[in-house]
Amino acid sequence: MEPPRQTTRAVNYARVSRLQYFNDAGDKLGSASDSIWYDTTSPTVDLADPANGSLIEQATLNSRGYIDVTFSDGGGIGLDVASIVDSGQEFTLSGTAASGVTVNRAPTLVPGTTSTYRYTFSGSFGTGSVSVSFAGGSFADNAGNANTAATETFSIPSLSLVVNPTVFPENAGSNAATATVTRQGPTTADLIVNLNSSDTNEPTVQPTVTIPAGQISATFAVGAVDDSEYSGTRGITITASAPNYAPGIANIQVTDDELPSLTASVNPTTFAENGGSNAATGTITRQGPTTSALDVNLTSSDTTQAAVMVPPTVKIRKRETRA
Ligand SMILES: [Ca+2]
Ligand SMILES: [Ca+2]
Ligand SMILES: [Ca+2]
Ligand SMILES: [Ca+2]
Repeated sequence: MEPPRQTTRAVNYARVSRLQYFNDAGDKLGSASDSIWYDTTSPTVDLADPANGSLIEQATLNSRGYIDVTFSDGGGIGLDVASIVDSGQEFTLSGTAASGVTVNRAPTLVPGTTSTYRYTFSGSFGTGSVSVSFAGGSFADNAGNANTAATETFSIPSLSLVVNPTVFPENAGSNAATATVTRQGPTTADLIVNLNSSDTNEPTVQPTVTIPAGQISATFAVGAVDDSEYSGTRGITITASAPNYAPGIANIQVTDDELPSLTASVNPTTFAENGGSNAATGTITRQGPTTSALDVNLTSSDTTQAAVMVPPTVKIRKRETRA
């Protein structure tokens, strides 16, 4: 008998060249020169999700909490499922990104698949490259062939963002600061990074910047937007993001070049000299911080005739803008 023809997959066969037949009493009944061919092909394993060599976003991976792995039996004799769902460990993780992760050793079959198994994990992945080392002999097929050791990898990429200086005045112009965005992860292709400023009134960054292939970082200008009103120092967050990448965030402060101001009004503005001590009401309004009370000094231009009298000071209370 010829060995089975295998045209769609590589299968190794070992040969037994001589068979002998015995009855229950041990008497030899005969022999044959036929051959038996049997499967000696080791089963294999591959990362399914995240796939070998792929990128996955840190938040996505940590929130779903599993890694899917596909097992294959090259000989077609079937996998020894018990050797996979056992309490033994089929793979270990290495790389600083995986240092906080513990993988459940007994996976469950992913619904709708024939041999993809889901390993849940506890803890959280950091960012960076993760190596998945499948241990030789950690599972087998139904012929008893064990797997051989193999290593695959996936990446949890990230962006970081540094702005220098982090504090600048609003009148510093269109190049008030320089930002550098740096990627951690593969550098084989251009990476378009989306930029966003938390202060929508001040479009101080361009919408995107490209990190060129082969490079890990790119720089761009952060522009200040001037106005003529006092609004104090504003905290602004700039975010750099790209699909599958953990975002980079920088916090900056834009200081004001205007000073806080006071305005005074009197109502009515015309009254008779015999109008008495409450002839009109004056209002002092402050533009600026209201975190503390403010004592305002009042003077009248008419100090000699004392035709108009005002109190020497008035207090604007904390958190109020007028008195
Ligand atoms: Ca197992
Ligand atoms: Ca096992
Ligand atoms: Ca200004
Ligand atoms: Ca201002």
